[in-house]
Amino acid sequence: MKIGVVCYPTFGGSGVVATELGKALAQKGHQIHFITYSQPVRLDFFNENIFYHEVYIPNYPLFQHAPYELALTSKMVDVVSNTHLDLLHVHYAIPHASAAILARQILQSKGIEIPVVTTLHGTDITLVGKDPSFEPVVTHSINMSDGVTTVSESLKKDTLEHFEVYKHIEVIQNFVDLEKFKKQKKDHFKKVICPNDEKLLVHTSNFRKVKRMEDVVAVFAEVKKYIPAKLLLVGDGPERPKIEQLCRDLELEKCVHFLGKLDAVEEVLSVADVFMMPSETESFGLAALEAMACEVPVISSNAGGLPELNVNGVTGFLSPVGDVNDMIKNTLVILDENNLPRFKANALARAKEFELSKILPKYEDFYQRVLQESKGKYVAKASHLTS
Ligand code: GMT
Repeated sequence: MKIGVVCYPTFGGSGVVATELGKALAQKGHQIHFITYSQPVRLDFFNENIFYHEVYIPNYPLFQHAPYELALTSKMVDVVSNTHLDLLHVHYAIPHASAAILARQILQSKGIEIPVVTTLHGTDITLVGKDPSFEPVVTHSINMSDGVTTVSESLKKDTLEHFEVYKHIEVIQNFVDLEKFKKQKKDHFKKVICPNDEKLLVHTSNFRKVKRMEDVVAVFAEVKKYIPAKLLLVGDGPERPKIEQLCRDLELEKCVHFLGKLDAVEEVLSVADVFMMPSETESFGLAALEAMACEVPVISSNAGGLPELNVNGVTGFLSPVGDVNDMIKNTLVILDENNLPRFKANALARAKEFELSKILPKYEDFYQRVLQESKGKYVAKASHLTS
């Protein structure tokens, strides 16, 4: 198949899923065309089946905000027409799904049919998408897509609850590449961070409010009173100055390290003892899955799709959003030497259920079904026009 992939190229989970999926499909022989405004961060190799088309957004004095969506639409039209794609797969509804629907309409006027698959990832539904400034466009784009997937049952439920969607939604959960995300021997790194054999707590995210990083710090500050521990915060984003100040106020500067954005996050996860994800909403929790693949148990909230991944009392613990006391109690249980090896082994065993090779065929199968259904639709339309 020749597939166009539209996504955010940054460190966000939707871009990671889109890029890893595209890379894996290319390795299976599909031709993949990434269409984004910069090279996706996880696009770390090219082969004969991977192509990258950059969206250029011309500026003009009248534009207060350059219309990215229109430049993206035109690029999709160009790529589909010239490379004869079979299907467009867009990740994150805003603005990718609406741009794809417009591109499909333009292409139809030129006699080119291209089915659009939209994958909803999380905040495009649970936060931004619900905003009245976007809701009608998101609803329309979902209903007009030829195929729609969500990354968890919980996100499917949220979509049906908050939007007037009549389209079938296929749930295809996030996946992890166990070749890349596996516990590596990084003893020297652990020794530098934890010279006195402290326990290591890790949080990775894009430092947005929804991640509730203040809860990460609050849990750590208390746990540290019982067990010598360090905290690594990986990533960057709008909450960072606030969280840095919080750490200064709590005099935690010496034991909390901000590592910024990292490519090789699996190296940090390899030396971690607990992964923290106390999010307000979380459609699936890809970062937690990547941690589990590196044998790291997870302390998370029970928001959204997290209970579909993190098994309470087995691979970690789930607490109500904001219940810091429960998270402290649970972290201490995991860090108990009598429990830690069991939680680590369970985390890895659970991660194996989401191995890339198990999820990839679900996308391929879904593409095939969408292509078949679309062909049927277009044949019906053509025969209607000629009768
Ligand atoms: O907030 C993020 O982590 C980024 C965000 C995105 O869309 O880029 O991630 C969402 O998509 C991931 C991949 O499908 C999911 O694993 C994350 O749970 C989801 N984030 C939220 O729902 C907050």
